[in-house]
Amino acid sequence: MTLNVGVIGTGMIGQDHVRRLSRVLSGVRVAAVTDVDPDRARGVAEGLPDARVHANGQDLIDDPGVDAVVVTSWGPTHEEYVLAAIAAGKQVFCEKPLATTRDACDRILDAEVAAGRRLVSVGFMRRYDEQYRAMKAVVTGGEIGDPLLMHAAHRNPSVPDFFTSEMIINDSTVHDIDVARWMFDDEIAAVRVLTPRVSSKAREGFNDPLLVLLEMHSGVLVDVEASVNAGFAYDIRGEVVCEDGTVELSESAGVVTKRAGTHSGRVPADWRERFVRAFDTEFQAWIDAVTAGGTTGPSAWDGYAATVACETGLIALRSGDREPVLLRERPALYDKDSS
Ligand code: NAD
Ligand code: ISE
Repeated sequence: MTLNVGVIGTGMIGQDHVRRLSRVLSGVRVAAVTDVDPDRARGVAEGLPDARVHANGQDLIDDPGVDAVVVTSWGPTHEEYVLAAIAAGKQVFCEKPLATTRDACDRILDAEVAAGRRLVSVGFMRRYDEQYRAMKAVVTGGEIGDPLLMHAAHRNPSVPDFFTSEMIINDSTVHDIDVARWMFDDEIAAVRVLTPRVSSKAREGFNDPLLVLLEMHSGVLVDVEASVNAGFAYDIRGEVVCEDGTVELSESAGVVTKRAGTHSGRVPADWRERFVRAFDTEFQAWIDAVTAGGTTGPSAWDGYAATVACETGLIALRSGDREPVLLRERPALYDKDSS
């Protein structure tokens, strides 16, 4: 059976996902696309066999030839399309963030709970990265004792001019927030944000880098160095410190070159290169689960918890204080973690 997917938003990641859905993965085809920029949607559809171009996201969701929906439009538009997919009873894969505010995430949780089954999966692809998975296996296996700390770095080479200090938290650190919750199977109790010396490459008034401190309920502390003008490459780092040892992500280059007294390896150019296999694995798992009549992956609860932690991070950025993360009670629908 082939799953017919409709993609809302054919920008950078939308096009990358269309490529993997149409050329890399199995059991799926892109049946329809839409974008507020109709020329962009048409251009993407031209490269696909028999894909329909819809005028808007609602028309695509209503298309009887679309079995499931992928949302890759701008963050503030996610709520509308995720709610519409739930109302139509269609499975929806939503790129991060699930939605940009706590209230919007609340509305999505309420709608999914009312539907009585999981229909939403959120694109936190790091959970599918081989290195992060191996790290979690060591941490949960207990072979190096209980975890105490995690050090993480999320370094982007550069960002467009519209990027702000707030987006370092909402757009970038949101991944590290999800990793912390998943790695330690725990919620975040509080957030603090420190502002180191500002990079001379950052625009006027832009705090870059940031040091984000996440305090888990267990007491584990996670420090995230988040920077978006690192220049040299896209560099993702992580190390968990446990009572009897440490475990860290290795360099992602497949080979090391030794030459003239040095050794070197490639650092990825961007998230597409660093996480290419994670995205593939994430989507194949979702396609297989949806075809079998269910879903898998990070849930709407995971999306909600990450957005609330980000909102709290923005408060902490302004206050300079430790700010508690206050979550609603988790609905029973999310008791069983299916990721
Ligand atoms: P982008 O600006 O390149 O593309 C977004 C597209 O959505 C644009 O083509 C835009 O015209 C379209 N769009 C905007 N509003 C729309 C609407 N109401 N209906 C239909 N189309 C609409 O942005 P991007 O970098 O591709 O990011 C898109 C989403 O993917 C964001 O939520 C972003 O956070 C997420 N993202 C995730 C990762 C990841 O690593 N998981 C990486 C990049 C982006
Ligand atoms: C981008 O939107 C992503 O999600 C990438 O994974 C992240 O590394 C980058 O900082 C974001 O801008």
